[in-house]
Amino acid sequence: MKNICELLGIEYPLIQGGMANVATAQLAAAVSNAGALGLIGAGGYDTEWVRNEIRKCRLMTDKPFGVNIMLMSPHAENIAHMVVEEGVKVVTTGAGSPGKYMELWKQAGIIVIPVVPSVALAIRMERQGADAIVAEGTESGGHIGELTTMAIIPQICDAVKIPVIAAGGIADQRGVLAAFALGAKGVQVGTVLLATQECPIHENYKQKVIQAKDTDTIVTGRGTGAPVRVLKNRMAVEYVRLSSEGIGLEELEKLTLGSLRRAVFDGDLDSGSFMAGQIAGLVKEIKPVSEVIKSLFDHVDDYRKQLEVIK
Ligand code: TUI
Repeated sequence: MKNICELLGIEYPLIQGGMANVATAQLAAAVSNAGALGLIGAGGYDTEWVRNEIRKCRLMTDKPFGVNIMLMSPHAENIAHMVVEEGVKVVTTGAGSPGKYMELWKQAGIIVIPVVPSVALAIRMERQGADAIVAEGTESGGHIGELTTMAIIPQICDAVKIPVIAAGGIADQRGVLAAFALGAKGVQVGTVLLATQECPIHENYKQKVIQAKDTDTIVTGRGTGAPVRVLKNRMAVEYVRLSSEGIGLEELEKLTLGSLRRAVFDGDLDSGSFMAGQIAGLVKEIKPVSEVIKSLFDHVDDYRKQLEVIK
């Protein structure tokens, strides 16, 4: 079995999270230039926006990069076809099952890496031809599943033969090593990349991440079937309070409509959705992307050799 670096043509076994509204060509190119796999996050953007970012990214890096398709988007179907036209090499998916696009992508020679929150979905994805799986724990920011990284990684590793990439709660060397110890072959990180110089988000968002402590995230939308982890603020706390009082979905949606954009572009600390994972408390300074990625793997190879002995 090829390892993640050979599969993707990268130096560090790390994939950037496909963060909606955050993962632009600028961030993806910075991550790819640092030797990991950068991703353009399609989020809720339309097909032409994503196509344009792919073309921009090609001008900013000659290293491999991919596209993350958020399957709840009304543009997902169009984007799924566009990535084939554009000759994208790697596709990751989130917030749904990419089953109906799998054959199209495999025929086009695209490496497909679905992000999944459960063993059942991992098995289904492997059967449908996925090349690897990102197993994402509930510690992650944004749209999340129920299981923790600690519980989901070894269970998915035992259930599938394709390589498993761990996500959720990883922001330093210790997290990377823990992921390897649980059987993962690589990691995906998001939160730690929010606090980088190249990350194209409002300065208030970066400050909110580096000031966060362990208990500063909260999950909105648990009752609506789309739980989303964000940093606490007036809007998020009010959302959770109103939903526990049984307020209608329509009212709740009014509160969150456009809220991610208000966080990313306006830095609106009161009513923005500052998506971030539970590991935000560990992230203390804003650094260049290359420094973050390099430091995540400092001495990791030495420990990995010891892990081989333990297994
Ligand atoms: O997708 C993510 N994280 C995201 S997507 C996003 S944009 C958004 N904003 C507000 C509401 C909803 C989305 C922000 N963060 N992570 C990967 C992930 N995928 N987490 C959970 C899942 C998932 C859930 C259900 C994957 C597949 C799935 O399948 C259900 C089924 O069987 O169809």
